[in-house]
Amino acid sequence: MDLGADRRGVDMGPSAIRYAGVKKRLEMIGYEVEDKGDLKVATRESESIVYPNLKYLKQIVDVNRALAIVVEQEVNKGRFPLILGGDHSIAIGTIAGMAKRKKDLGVIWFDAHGDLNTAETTPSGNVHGMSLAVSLGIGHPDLTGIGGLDPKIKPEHVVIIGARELDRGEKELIKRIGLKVFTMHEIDRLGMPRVMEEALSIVGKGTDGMHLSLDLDGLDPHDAPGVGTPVIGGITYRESHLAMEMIAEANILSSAEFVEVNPILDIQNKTAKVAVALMSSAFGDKLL
Ligand code: EXY
Ligand code: MN
Ligand code: MN
Ligand code: MN
Repeated sequence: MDLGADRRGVDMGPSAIRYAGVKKRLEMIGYEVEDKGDLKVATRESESIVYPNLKYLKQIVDVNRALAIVVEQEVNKGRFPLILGGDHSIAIGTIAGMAKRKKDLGVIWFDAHGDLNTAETTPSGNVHGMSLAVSLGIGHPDLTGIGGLDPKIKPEHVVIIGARELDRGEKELIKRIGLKVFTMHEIDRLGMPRVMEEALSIVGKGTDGMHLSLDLDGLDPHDAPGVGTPVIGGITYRESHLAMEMIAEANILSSAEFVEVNPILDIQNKTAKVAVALMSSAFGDKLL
């Protein structure tokens, strides 16, 4: 899916992550992995923009409706949905699917951005900058209504980690709903161990599972260059591994997605390889 980013290349993210050996890596740590293949999605060139502040709305609604159904089916089979992006608008479908079974889903949103814009506040019209707001029930009804009318997640169960580029409208929303955000300032001051302890205590309290929505642009572009909206001064490779290892230790993870890998912008598939390495840590792989 590249429509949410309005940028070619991120639709090839899943292929790049497969090429980086995700299946073999997870099988090596003992998981049985079934690749369900790619959802059918139109690419940018074949589509036109109807609403400039909600680009490719119809196509994004269609693919997220389909994704929500697949995620719900897999959870109903007792399987763990691991979604490969594609731009971050796909979180709308993943979380809508999970919310069918998880009424108090915790969410760690690992991202340089807030993804908390609406059609009224967006600076770009790109839906990948709105997906967390939509999951909280805030945004265009065609998007917030995917998988049912209620908000899919609640602010008290959500933390953002790594934010360093928030728009004015997003900052106002964060204050209004009291969302917990560990910006890079908190990570610098407190250190990742303390940030993760606090984050995990929030997303693990009063919840029935935890979703990890990991946007590779949460990492510093030096460690993850192949992303569509890089922001310097990000989370290091080692800090991200520690975050994943602490998530694995907490043993509350019920679904995950790794998004915004754009192989066209990458250097020798480095960002896809980083995504695979982080997945293995999140799924319990240990250094020793
Ligand atoms: N906040 C900016 C916007 O809404 O356009 C940039 C969003 C980037 C979104 C990427 C997926 O994290
Ligand atoms: Mn994002
Ligand atoms: Mn609750
Ligand atoms: Mn981002």
